[in-house]
Amino acid sequence: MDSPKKKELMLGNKAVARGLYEAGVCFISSYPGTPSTEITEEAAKYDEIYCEWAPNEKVAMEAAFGASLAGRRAFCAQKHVGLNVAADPLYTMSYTGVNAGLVVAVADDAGMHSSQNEQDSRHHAIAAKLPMLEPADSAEALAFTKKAFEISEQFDTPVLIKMCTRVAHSQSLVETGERTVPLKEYEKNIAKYVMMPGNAIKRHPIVEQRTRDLIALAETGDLNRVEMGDTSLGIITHSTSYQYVKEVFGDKASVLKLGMTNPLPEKLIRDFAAKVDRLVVVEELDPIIENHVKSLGIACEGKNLFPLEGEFSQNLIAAKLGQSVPAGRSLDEAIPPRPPVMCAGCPHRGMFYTLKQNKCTVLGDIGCYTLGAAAPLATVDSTLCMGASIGAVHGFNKMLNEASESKTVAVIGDSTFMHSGMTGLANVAYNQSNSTVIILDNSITGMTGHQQNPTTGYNIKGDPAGKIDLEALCRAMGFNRVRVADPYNLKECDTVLKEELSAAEPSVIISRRPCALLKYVKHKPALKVDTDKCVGCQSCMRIGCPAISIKNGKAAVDTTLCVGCGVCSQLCHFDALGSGAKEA
Ligand SMILES: Cc1ncc(C[n+]2csc(CCOP(=O)(O)OP(=O)(O)O)c2C)c(N)n1
Repeated sequence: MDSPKKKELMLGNKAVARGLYEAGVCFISSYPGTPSTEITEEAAKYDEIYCEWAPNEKVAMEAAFGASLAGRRAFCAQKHVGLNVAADPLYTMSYTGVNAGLVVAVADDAGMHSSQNEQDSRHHAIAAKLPMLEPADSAEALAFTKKAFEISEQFDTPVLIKMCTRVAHSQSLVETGERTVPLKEYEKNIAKYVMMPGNAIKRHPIVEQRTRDLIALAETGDLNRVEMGDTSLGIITHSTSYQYVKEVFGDKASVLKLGMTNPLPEKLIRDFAAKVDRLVVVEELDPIIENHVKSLGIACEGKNLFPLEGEFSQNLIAAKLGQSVPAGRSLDEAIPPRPPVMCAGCPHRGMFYTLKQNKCTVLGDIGCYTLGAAAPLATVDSTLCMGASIGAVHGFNKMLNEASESKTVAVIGDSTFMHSGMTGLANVAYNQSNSTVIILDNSITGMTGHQQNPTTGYNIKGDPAGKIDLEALCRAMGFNRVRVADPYNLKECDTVLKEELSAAEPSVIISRRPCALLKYVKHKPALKVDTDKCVGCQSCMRIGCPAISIKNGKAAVDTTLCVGCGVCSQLCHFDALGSGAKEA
């Protein structure tokens, strides 16, 4: 694509993509999730690499496995919770090993900038007995990605690369290189790839020996390195914490930087510990390195000083290790809080308003529509993980609503429905709870920045692709009642919802209107307030649109935000909001 040797400032995620290109990767299948999404988006810009969005992380992982089996270097990426979804194939891929190199990136979100929990993916590496590399900047993101493919083929194993928000989304200098494409032949090998008990039993000792071999690599390879400075303090650290430690201490402390965090070395740690007076482990989230050090019988500090929650910073490390903290305001003070809200013109808003008016209990899911939980709509009662809304509504309605008219519904986005909603819907159809499932079809994966999905009709490059027909799919699953409603039309939403809630069988409502931020969506002119008609009753404020406020006792529309969807005007009893209304 571009000339090979070049120095460039690169986002960590873009550097991983560059590493994939240079490593000769031929196949990438991923599911979006912050902060991992840009890896695949950037890789898709290389014509030499086949890239796709899979419906979910498990499918992506399995597709990458298939490509590796076929003899082509393969990759998939996901956020930390995505690795839970893909854990099933991953844990057994540890046993089969690979044919061509297979690398899996996982991006953790300490601080929960955009996640429902804060889990530490190193646990997966330990449990699946897989090597994990953790770059600390963009240069390492590129280098470790290439190295991961070498390790994968040398040790016959999938290799995990763990990113975190700060490494994924920070820029630093990288030097690019050339692309070489090592290809392998597919060879049938039932004993290696068919994991039924008789074969799997024989693979397990191979996995254990591989871990011992990888520990030898951890002791001597260049992934882990010692930077000796003042020996009164020795710090073992990794990933972004390494950058903070270096910024605070420079060479006023000695550092053991771990680039491979599973498996961990033993001798390297013993030797380092013996050279320093005080040993401290600095790691975000769980005390994994610390517990390993302690299991070697070496005294160290760690979580007695540092929190188990949230992201670290230079200031935190300085404060906890007795260094002076630079004066100035902290980030929280410097940046005014801006709670997330649905955008002006968001098509989800009309359906949530309808659900609120109908006093529904709403079991929610993950996407932009999770913001239906925010005031003033406050119309989401639970959110767990992708797909959980439909699973949960079934259980809820079986227990509480079976005898009466069910007012408990599930809401789920189009991408999330494809990801893991379909199996929940199969359960509703099969075990027949009288549930209404509302698919909020905004024709895109909105939350993570507009990725295509199997319902949109386009692929990752924006070219036409297969398109799943949601209505036909639901009918094929056995639903007789499948309705479509326009969420910009409150009356229509109300009628359809009331009819489906009172029906004596399970039903699906597809609330369909493309995301207002999609480039192809044509907006109407911003609404205007007729201040003679407006009585300041604030009915229009009940939908929580950021484009409406009250000024001098009357409604005011921010014309830079309003897309003219007209939902607010349907709430106005005085005909004061409209495109033709007199401007204030
Ligand atoms: C297992 C898992 N994978 C990925 C994510 C990241 N993520 C959150 S919501 C979402 C999809 C949202 O799209 P959609 O369901 O279409 O709703 P929209 O945001 O468009 O309203 C994704 C990919 C996640 N939270 N969990």
